[in-house]
Amino acid sequence: MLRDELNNLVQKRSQKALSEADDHEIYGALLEYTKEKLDNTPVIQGSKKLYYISAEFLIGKLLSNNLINLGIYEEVAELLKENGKSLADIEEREPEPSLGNGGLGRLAACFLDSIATLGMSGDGIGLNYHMGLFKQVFENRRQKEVPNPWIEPEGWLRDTGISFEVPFKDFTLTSALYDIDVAGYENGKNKLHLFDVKGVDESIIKDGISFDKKEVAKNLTLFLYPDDSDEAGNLLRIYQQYFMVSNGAQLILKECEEKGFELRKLHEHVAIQINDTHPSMVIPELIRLLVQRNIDFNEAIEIVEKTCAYTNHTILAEALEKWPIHYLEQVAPQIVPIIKELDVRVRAKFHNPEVAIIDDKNRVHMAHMDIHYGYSVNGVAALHTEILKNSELKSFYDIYPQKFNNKTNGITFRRWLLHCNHELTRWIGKYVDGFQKDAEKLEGLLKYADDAAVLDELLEVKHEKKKQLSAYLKETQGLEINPDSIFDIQVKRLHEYKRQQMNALYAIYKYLEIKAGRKPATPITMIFGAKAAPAYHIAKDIIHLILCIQQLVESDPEVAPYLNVVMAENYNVTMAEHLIPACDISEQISLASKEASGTGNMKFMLNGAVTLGTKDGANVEIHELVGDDNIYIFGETSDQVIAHYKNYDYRAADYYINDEQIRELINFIISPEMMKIGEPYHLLRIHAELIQKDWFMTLLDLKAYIEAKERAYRDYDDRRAWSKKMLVNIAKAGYFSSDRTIAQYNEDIWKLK
Ligand code: 26V
Repeated sequence: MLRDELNNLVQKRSQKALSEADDHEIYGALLEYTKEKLDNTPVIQGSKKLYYISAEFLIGKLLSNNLINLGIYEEVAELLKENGKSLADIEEREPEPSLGNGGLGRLAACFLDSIATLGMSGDGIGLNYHMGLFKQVFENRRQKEVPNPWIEPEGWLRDTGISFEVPFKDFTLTSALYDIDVAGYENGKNKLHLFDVKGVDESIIKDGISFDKKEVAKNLTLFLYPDDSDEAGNLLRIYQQYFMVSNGAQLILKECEEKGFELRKLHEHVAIQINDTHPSMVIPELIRLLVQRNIDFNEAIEIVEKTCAYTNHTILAEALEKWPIHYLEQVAPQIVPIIKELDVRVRAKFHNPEVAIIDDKNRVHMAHMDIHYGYSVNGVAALHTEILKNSELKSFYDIYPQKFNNKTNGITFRRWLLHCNHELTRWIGKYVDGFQKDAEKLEGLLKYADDAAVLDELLEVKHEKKKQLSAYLKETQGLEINPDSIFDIQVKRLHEYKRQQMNALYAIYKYLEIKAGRKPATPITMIFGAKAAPAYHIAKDIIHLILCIQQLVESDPEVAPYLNVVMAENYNVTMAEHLIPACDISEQISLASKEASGTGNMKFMLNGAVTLGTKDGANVEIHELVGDDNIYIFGETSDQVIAHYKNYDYRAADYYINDEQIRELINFIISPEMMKIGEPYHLLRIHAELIQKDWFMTLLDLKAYIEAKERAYRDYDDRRAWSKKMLVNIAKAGYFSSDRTIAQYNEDIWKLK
């Protein structure tokens, strides 16, 4: 059946036999074929439905995942192979929708996969950005941002014909709703609803990713999160947020009305999950729309309180949104009196100004509104939730202990194992059954922890993935890496708290060690991948630093055989799918307390990498699961770090002055050899930053980091012992399936039937 259908479709579309068609033509046919299969997949039904509202859905390419979830991947791959084609090559042709910055957006995408896989009725609501997160190119060892369009005439988006009017202060915009089908693994489908503005104008983009931020009707959905370093950028963000939630709320009410539900009982039929504070305006907007539909104001508030739940994804102060009320007045004045009234009620009830919605500087604390007027507040890893309860949101926890709960993040194994690592999936399949649907079954691998033949196969799988990655990086980026070296990988957004700079200082350490004649037994390849926010100057300096070290190491014949430092360009989901399966050592080195969870850590573990990390986020839970022997943990605890901030007792300069080794590593940044390669202005700035400020305490853990990494590299050489660590990591990864996370959200928060 499938064979005939696909052969015919290729013939019809390109007048060629499958064996004669090019990858482009085959991609088109596969897209059409898959969409038709999705058309015939039933929509998941239920008496209560979840709406997951999020400014980001970092879905990545969809072809392979859809084929896997529809259960036709193997058959399609086989057919292509018979015709001399490779599905992997055809996938290269698909543009990646980069509709997210990092973890938060990718989590939303994993969640949609699990919600559908578990057969729950739940849709995503977001925006149809025409340009995903910028494409990163390196020029003179500096990051440059380039527009990243992904929408093609033929793609996964479907025009629904549905549109709503969204009223802004001086004008009204009409939306256009596009849907992407979300197929569960061997189950029905849900939808990702992406709202667009009719009339977005791509021609207003000038010079890189800059554009006129004032022409809202032309730019509202042009870019994911525009630069927020100036007022126009902030206003545009509020326009985007209000547009998203107003459309979302109108869609939710429309669906309820169509199903004949009584809006007074909204919470019996609907749960709304607010993904970080970007969608928080859904609360006043829903109240407004309910009142418009003749529901009394007090009752509208009660309905919304029982319907909305909030997830917190960070404790970084700069990321907790506080909008000046006059911004909101400029964008959507109709919700301002509602927010003010919500604040009045809070102030009447609680006398602590810390829990007010509007502060004395007239800024609206979006998270505070979510906590008071939602029924659930969750953190994304055990440690993170404890920090919310005991420090960051303590005054709220004191008022509403029953609202707080933890939902440790997870990842979809369909993408992060079945799709990205066929070899490992096959290997696992030889020893355990049913792990595709029940991730905890991976524990069955533990039986083989001392089986030399099984462990040798695992090493072979890893080596194969390392060879594949080497070939991929050579082909796509011209990078040469040695598959027989240790692959030590740090990929994630560039942020000081994630401490890529600490890893870069290790690279300097190793360079100097090798120069001094102390060579590692096995060569080391350090791989970085990270985008920096366009206006985040220190982050961009760190990229510059890494690219300079890359150049230094590469051009030194004494060092190059033993150490390779590479920064891959334009790290995105697709790149992650190539890097993660090939990794030996997974770098998770954030300053304790700052990484809410991390999800890359879970993906690496699942693919048999061993974590080198701090006691932060989900690393703590990984540590508990795999035990001391199968992870490298170092550095101060979150309690210690929080105390440093409280007591203002961390001074980077003290470490620099008092420790000769630290001083040597830092000073190397501005050594003649580095200054010759890089731009002195940027190297001097990062040098000064590390000594004078170092807000995220790089130097605090630097020595412990070097020690732990050296230990991990030494242990790597005992291949038998290392392969056992790999196996234990894979076996214990089941807990981090997003199927488990979603089951818990449902059990404790959504209660879908
Ligand atoms: C947002 C912003 C916005 C403006 C300025 C700087 C800044 C810095 C960080 C953020 C983070 C936004 C929230 C976020 O992405 N959190 C991530 O969520 C993941 C999924 O829960 C979690 O695994 C990561 O640890 C967490 O950082």
